[in-house]
Amino acid sequence: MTVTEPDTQGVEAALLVVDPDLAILSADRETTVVWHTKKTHRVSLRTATAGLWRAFAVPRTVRSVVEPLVADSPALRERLYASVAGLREQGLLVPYLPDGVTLPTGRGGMFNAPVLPLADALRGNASDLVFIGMPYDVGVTHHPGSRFAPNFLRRTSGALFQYRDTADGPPGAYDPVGGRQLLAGRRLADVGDISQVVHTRNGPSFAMLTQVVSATAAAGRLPVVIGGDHSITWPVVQGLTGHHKALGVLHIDAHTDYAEPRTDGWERDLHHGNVMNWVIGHDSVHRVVQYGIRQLEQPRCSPSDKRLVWPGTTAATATPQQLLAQLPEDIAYHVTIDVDGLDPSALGSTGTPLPGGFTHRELVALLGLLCRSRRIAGIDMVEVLPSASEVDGLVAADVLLRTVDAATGPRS
Ligand SMILES: [Mn+2]
Repeated sequence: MTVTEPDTQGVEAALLVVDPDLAILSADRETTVVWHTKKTHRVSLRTATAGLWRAFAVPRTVRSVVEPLVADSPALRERLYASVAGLREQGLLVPYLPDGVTLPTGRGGMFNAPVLPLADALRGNASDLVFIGMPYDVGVTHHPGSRFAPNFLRRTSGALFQYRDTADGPPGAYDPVGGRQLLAGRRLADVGDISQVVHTRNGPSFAMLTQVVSATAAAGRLPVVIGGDHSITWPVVQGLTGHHKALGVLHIDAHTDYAEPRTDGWERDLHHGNVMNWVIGHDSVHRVVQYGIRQLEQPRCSPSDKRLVWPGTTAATATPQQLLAQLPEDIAYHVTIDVDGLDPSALGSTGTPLPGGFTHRELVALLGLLCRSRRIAGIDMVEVLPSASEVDGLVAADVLLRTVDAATGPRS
């Protein structure tokens, strides 16, 4: 028997994207109905095929989508390439032209970084770190509004630091307090927001975020996600664990976010008050260290041997040796910053503020130490609730700037 190799040479490298005129009309376990808004016709897909289709929500090469899924099975590889070809024939996937103008480009990203399509941001030496907006706040138990934080922080952060890339590389900015250049040589890109017309609770935008974080990590860039409420840390961690088989999580927060889930399915149950329970339950997460915890607990959180807690501001008075002794050096860490870890006098624009938190200086020092001393796989900042005052935006952006600088600078 002769086996004909499928002609995948050109196909594998093709850069495809979901036709921007398509919308998901309905989806259940078996069937996803897609609606072409311009041509007003409907296509029914098996939901598994729709998952493959949605992997192209951002421009991706066929190879980068298919190869991680095939697990050395030539039959599965052939079937997936055939599925992608079918999606192209049906017009559900269209070629993406890097020089086209289908996506917003230009400046105006975080710290005035260029806004690029993901495929461009991950190409060549376009970036060392990639900002990803996640304007999602369907997982809150109290005040919504953090969906507006990505654009709020893009706007306010430009007042703090204006990213530039010169012929000699990005100069960063001189910090007269620390006496050195921040972010010197580091290339910044912003890929805009993970978007759906309407974000549904724990819906398809989580899979998109996981894919974008995963693609960014696979390309060796640091993903920096701007939430959004704290439930978005779950898809971020899922995106990182594909590339880091052992992950630690460094968690800044006033709250443990450790409420007991009511069911065993995150799709139904995940919210910003139980997100760390889901994260700790992930097999690849070996350690979660929580800093700033001060919410009264009723009842007391059940212990986990993966979990360590520095209550209130105790981490600010601990020695570096005490803090680092808990963090094995052979694993990578995700840093998740809930801005309510800060005291409300430093930052009040958040959904569930609590007195007794870190000052700005304490938090910057803590994150600086942790991020300089360990390998950082990803960063997210969550629960910023934009207010009329831009001061809190500047405080949050400043914490992020210094954290990102420490995470991408020389290790000590
Ligand atoms: Mn939180």
